[in-house]
Amino acid sequence: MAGLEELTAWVDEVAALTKPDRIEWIDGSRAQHDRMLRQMVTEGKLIKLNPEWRPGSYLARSHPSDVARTESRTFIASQREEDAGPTNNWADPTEMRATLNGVFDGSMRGRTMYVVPFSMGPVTGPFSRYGIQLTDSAYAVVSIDTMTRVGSAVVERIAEGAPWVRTVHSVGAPLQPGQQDVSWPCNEEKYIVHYPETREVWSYGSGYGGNAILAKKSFALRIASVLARDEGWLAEHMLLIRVISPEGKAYHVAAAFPSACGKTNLAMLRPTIPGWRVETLGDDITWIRPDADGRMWALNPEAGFFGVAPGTGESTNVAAVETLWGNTIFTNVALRPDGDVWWEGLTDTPPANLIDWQGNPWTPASGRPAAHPNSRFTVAASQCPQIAEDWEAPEGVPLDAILFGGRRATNVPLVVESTSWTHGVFLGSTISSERTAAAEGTVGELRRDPFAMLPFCGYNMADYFGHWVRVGQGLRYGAAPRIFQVNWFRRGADGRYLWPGFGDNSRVIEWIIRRIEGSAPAAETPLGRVPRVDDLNLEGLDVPAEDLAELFAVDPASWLEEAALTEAFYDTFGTKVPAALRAELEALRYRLRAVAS
Ligand code: OXD
Ligand code: MN
Repeated sequence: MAGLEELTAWVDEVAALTKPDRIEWIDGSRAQHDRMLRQMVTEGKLIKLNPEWRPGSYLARSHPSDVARTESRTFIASQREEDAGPTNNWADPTEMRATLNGVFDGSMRGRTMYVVPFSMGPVTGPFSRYGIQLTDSAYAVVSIDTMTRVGSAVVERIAEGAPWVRTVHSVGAPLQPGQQDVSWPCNEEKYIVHYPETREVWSYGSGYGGNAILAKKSFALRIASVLARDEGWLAEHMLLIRVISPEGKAYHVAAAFPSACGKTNLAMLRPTIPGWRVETLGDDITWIRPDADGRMWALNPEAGFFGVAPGTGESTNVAAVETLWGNTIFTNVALRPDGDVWWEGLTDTPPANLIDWQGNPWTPASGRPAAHPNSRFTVAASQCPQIAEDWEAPEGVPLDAILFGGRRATNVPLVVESTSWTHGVFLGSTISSERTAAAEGTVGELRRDPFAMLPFCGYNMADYFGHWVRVGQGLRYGAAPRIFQVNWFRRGADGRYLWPGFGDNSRVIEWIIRRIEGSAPAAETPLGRVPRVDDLNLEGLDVPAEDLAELFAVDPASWLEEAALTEAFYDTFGTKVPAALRAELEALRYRLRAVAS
């Protein structure tokens, strides 16, 4: 069947199942977007903010039970259970299809089913991928419109025969004739289901973020990671920046951090060291491909930011605050009496009176947060004051370095350079954060988040490690991005953070760039290469010498304990972890024992 017929047949098939009252195709025009926003205000689904403070901006309040991604209800329905692996919830695809046929039957009654054609990456880009989301949520439509490139141009590409991914989303709240709608329809029962073999996503019951904007975590990470495995590239949970040195040379750095480790802050870094500049290319997802010359190219497939509001403030991320000047949809933040918004961390002192994220009066004495901790902003990337001029370059940018970071109170130094691609992959596979802030020298319970992809890898994570190893083998010698591990969160014995973080992380970035240029020295440790204290640019920084030493301290006994935990983690995948990574672990132990004796 030709592309367009296939698409319309599928739309008809889903409509026959979900039984919406109307079907509306989204063309990506400003007029249609604005009409939908106005209608949502009329229906009480959005609150229009005061245009004097926040032009073109709106506040949505979700149902109090629908405030985050629901990982326990997220499934990989691959034919074979071992292809989902132990870190995903697996579901038998035949059984799951039967279940979903039940819950989706009539789920859009009384509502409009929107057909949203979207492109990940610029529509005509050589690495771009297309998808269609069918959804009965207007909130999802306006969000996808900001987060991706939506419009008829995508339908034209599909008509020409371009491949596309099918995604279906219903809030699971059909309306009886005459029934009044609620401001945030959703269902207690939720399913976010991925069929990797047929490249499909079916999401039911939630209207929130990653559960509803299927282009993002579901497509651009879970399904794309499967496409990437099959086609020899990488779909990663990484920010992407351009770093410009005082000499005017540009370098591109991608970085993976688990949620709540300052990813958006690094994506919009304002260096504290003179002469250095950072331009933003992406804040959450990076697709990385080797070219015919064995060099890696990186592309942010998204067009907007869906960022966590709390903690985003003038002192922590001024670029993000400036990005949000207008044309922003806020979800679950607090409302000020003057019709603007507020969240914890936006300003040091909260306003005297607010309406909290659930619509109740709030004062600083209320004893509860005014904004939900996972409250969000949805805004076009083009509004970021430091977005790179060429951020939409269809082929992406050549990649020079990859950073892996977790939130580690102990053990992991401020920065470590890997000694090879495979060693770097080993570092990526060990990303973790302490569950509790353990004391220096002991390893607490580690929450593993390899490559920051634990909730987002669409196939067996051990096979994913193997894929990373193989991709590196195809790169030209000397052309592979250099891999580093970073940790902004190490604490001293008294629990204090040892490193100021934020803009001062540029000092670490400077060392990384100088390593790539070949001009900065490094010391060998059992973990990899680290700067000696004198190799870091510490001008104007007031960190005591003992703290700097502690930031790079390697305690072999504690590291041998950590190696045992890494082995236990690898063992959860049975025999699937690549031999090359097991060998890296043994080599690490060997080096640790050598310094311990
Ligand atoms: C996100 C996440 O929402 O990683 O980006 O949880
Ligand atoms: Mn993310």
